[in-house]
Amino acid sequence: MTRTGAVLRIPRLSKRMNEGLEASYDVLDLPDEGRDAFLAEHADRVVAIACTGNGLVDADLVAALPRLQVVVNHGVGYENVDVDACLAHGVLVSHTPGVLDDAVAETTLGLLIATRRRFVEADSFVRAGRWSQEGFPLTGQVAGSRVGILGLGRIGRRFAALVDAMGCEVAYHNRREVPGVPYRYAASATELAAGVDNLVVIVPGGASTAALVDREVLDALGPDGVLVNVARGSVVDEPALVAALQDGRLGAAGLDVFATEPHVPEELRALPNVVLLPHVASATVPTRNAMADLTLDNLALWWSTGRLRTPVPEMADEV
Ligand code: A2R
Repeated sequence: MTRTGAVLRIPRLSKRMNEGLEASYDVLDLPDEGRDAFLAEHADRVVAIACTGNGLVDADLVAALPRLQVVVNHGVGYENVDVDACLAHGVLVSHTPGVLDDAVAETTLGLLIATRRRFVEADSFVRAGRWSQEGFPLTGQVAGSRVGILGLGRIGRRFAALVDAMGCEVAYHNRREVPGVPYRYAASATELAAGVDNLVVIVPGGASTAALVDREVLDALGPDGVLVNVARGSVVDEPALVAALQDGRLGAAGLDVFATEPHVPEELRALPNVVLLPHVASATVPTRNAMADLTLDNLALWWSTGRLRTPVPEMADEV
C-alpha cells in the first residue's frame, strides 16, 4: 500500500523518535502558539500523529485534521488521546504495552523500599554529618509485609512477582477478579487498603480512575501505611493525600506522578515522609528505546499495511 501525507509530531518526543520519524516521513511539528494558523495551512496534509503522554490529542484536534487516520502514542497510558473521538472519526490508536513492565516494576519496588526504609532521609542524615553524633532511627521493612496492588495488570503482575519473592503477602483490587493468580482479591480499593501495610497504585489514568484513592482509602491504609503511586497523579486525590500526611493519618508516600506535572505542591515538598520522583518509572535507556521502537514499528506497519502492532484495547477489533 502506498500512502502519501505527513506525520504531525506533538513536541516533545525523544531523540530516537525524532530521528526515526525524520528518516522515513514528511514531518510537521504542532506549534504551541498559533495553532489555528498552522492548521489552516497544513491540516489537509496530516494522516498520522506521533505523540507521547503530554501531547494532547483532543476531539478538536481530531476534528481539525480531515485526513487523519492513525495516532501512535509513545507510552502505555493514553489518556492524553480522546479515543472516543478517534473511534468516531475512524482514526486508529496505538500504545506501547509490555515493553516497560520491568522498568516500572523495579521503580515501584525501589520507591516502596526507599519510602518504607527512609533512604532519602538517611542519605541527608549522612551528608549533614549527623552520623558521628547519633544513629539513624529504626524503620519499618518491606520484606514479609502485606502489599496491596491496585491494578494487577501487566505491570502489577511483574511487581507482584518481585514482592512475592521477598516473602510479602500480596493482595489486589481490579474491577474484575483475575482467574488463576495466587493473590487475595479485595472487592474495593478501601477493602484492599484496610488489609495491607503498603498500597501500590498501577491502574491507568483517565476519568474512570480519577480520585480512586480518596480520603476513605487513605484512612483505611492508616498511620502506619505507605502509599506508592506510579500510575497517574489523577488517580490519587492529591489534596486529601497532603492532608492525610500532614495530619499523621497516613504514614508515608512514594510518588512518581502528580496531579499537574511538573508542578509538585509546596506542601508535599515540605514533608519529610515522602519520596518524590519526576515521573521516571519507565525512564531507562533500554526501556525508552524499546518504547520508541515499538511506536515507530506501529507507524511503519500502519503505513505499509493499514494495521497496528499494538492497538489500544478499545480498537483491538478494528485492526
Ligand atoms: O479493572 P480491570 O479488571 O480492567 O483491571 C485493570 C485495572 N483497572 C482497575 N482496577 C480498579 N479500578 C479501576 N477503575 C480500574 N481500571 C483498570 O488496572 C488492570 O488489571 C490494570 C491495568 O493493567 P494493564 O491494562 O495491563 O496496564 P499496564 O500495562 O499494567 O499499565 C498500567 C498503568 C498505565 O496505564 C500507566 O498509567 C502506568 O501504569 O504506567
